[in-house]
Amino acid sequence: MLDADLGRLEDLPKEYLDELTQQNLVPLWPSLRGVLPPTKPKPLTRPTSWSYESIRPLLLKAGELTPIEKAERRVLVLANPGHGLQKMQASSAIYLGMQLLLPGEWAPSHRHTPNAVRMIVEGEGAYTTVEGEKCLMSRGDLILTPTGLWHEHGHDGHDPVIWLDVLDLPLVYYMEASYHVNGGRQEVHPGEGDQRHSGACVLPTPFFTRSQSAYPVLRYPWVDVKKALIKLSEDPSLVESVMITYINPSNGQDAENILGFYALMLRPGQTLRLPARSPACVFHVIEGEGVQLSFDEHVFDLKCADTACVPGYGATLLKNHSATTPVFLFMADESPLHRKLGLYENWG
Ligand code: GTQ
Repeated sequence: MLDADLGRLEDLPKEYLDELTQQNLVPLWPSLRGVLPPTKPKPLTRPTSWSYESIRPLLLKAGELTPIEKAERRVLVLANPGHGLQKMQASSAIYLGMQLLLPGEWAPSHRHTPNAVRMIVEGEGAYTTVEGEKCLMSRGDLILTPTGLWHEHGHDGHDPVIWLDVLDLPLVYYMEASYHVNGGRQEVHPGEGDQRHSGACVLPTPFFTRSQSAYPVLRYPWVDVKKALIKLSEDPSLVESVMITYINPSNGQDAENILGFYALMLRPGQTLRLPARSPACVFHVIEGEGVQLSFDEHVFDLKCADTACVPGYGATLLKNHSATTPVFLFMADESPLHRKLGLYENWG
């Protein structure tokens, strides 16, 4: 049946509609095509890119305008205009923010229901303490702060530190499950950062769904990830995508429950087509001269530290124009969520 074949709101008598409204009732048929569009979804998520060169001075300005005590988290949110900027959504489930911490500053301890990760973009000397584990932040490192874990950010270095926050906040907020609890400064366990690797053989126990052992690795150093990608790229059987998934070694599953995280290497001159799948996806350039990203009629030339997002149900083309230098991308998507809900599709 065509859209025009269904009855419209205007076709109904006003008195009838008023009576429905009074009883908290709504007729389905005028809205049926809206909630169940034909053939494929109509995502609000618009292909969008954010240039680091543009964000950086504005973020540093925020450092002058707003002291950390007045911000708690000094973040400029990368908002998708398709959702409306005030919604602070990159996609239906993904939130992106660029966070600044200045030398000596402290972003106090809290925990919240949304899961978060941080991809470090610039600067040395900052750290995130997660449940007493001090995770040092270096460029390209991925740091996890999964749901319910205490976390705070500190900075012992000399220059501004900036990182990209990726949260499943829009989804958790939509589910009316978003809240936070403030805490005092955490006591740091002896040693620095990497002890969680030693928990790799521990399986999460059902008694402690938020126990530390559920997330044995909290910091994924870029040096290790880059090494793994370069090793993969030397495998002649891997002609296409040189890509790794950040996983939780205790169960081999995705590092977090709702969003998936990946690193991708594009060889010099390589063009890669990512198939049309149901989840929305975020791209962030960790290293390299740049990459051209195409989605439908949208074409973005991403330089180092730039970020972009694309909706689901369309293919993405990535081109590394450099003949000599590889490009390394960080990616985040909604795959774990789609798989768990049984909504995951790959249209090729
Ligand atoms: O660093 O804990 O971008 O709680 C948004 C909410 C960062 C954080 C964000 C947060 C944080």
